[in-house]
Amino acid sequence: MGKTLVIGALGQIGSELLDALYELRGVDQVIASDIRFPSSPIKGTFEKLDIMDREALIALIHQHDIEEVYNLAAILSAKGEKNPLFAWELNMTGLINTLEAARTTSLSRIFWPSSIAVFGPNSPRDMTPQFCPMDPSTVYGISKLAGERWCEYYALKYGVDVRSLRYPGLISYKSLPGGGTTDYAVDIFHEAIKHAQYTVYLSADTSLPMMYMPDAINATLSLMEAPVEQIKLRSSYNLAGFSFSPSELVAEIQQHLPAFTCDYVPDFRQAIADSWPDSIDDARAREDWGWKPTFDLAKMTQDMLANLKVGTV
Ligand code: NAD
Ligand code: AKB
Repeated sequence: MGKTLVIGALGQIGSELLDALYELRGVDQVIASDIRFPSSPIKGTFEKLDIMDREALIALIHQHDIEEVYNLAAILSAKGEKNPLFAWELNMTGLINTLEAARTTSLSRIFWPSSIAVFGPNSPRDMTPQFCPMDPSTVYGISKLAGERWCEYYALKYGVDVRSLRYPGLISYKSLPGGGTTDYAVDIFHEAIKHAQYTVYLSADTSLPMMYMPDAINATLSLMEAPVEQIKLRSSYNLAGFSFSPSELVAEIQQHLPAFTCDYVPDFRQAIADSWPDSIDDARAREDWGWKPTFDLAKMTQDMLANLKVGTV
């Protein structure tokens, strides 16, 4: 097998996916790339790459005999609203460059993440199904929905083996999130440990679909390792972990840190959260390639606090 290239490898997902891929494929078989250099040394080979540069991407694929690409470079929902045209440009051009690279080289498999942001105010909010009305109201959601259509188009028209998941908000302790609406669910742990106080930018009862990073990495690798005949959706699979509101997360953290207090001061991210589902039906992922999450709110909270306390106190 050829090598694996991870684009956007220094972000919240990439930094954890890299370790899992080193384990699965071997450190020599994985090339990490990002538009910025790592702030500390990483185990394997690193190549600086701007995903907007299609020629540079294709040159890198030839240079390292790349067989599989994970393209994680994107602008997320909250940051995207600050500069919508740039978010559209990066999210779409980055995906098209990856799909074109697959069409024109010997690259055999692509992973590209979508998001629950593809849903909108007219999508059913509870147990949102795989197929339903989709009217995203953020530029990020619009780019993800358009991206899903491009993935299916390249799969059907050119036979590109592109695989995708609609990730919920991801919670992790190894690296910080990069500008999403669900970022509070990571920041709150750091602040609870450091200052015993946090102000959430959403209302107390805003429930959103979330997932702990080990489950997200497991889902990603399960999807990518599944035999091709099991991948029946080429747009993107719904994926669910568990759902909670800020007040439910605060109550769970208080089980471990009773002195922790929290305020709720909604900002522009409230409207984004209000347009998203509060739970997701991921039956197709379970049926097609055997997806099953392992973390719930209580188990995730315990693991986050245990790891952050070891790291920071
Ligand atoms: P992130 O912002 O933490 O990381 C993105 C990485 O891409 C960064 O390291 C950044 O330097 C890099 N990057 C930015 N512009 C680039 C460019 N032009 N060329 C190459 N690299 C560039 O994001 P993340 O949370 O790791 O998300 C990765 C993917 O997963 C994105 O597509 C995101 O939409 C999707 N996703 C994430 C979540 C989540 O909760 N983290 C949820 C749903 C979907
Ligand atoms: C965001 O909040 O933008 C991301 C996502 C759910 O896509 N975490």
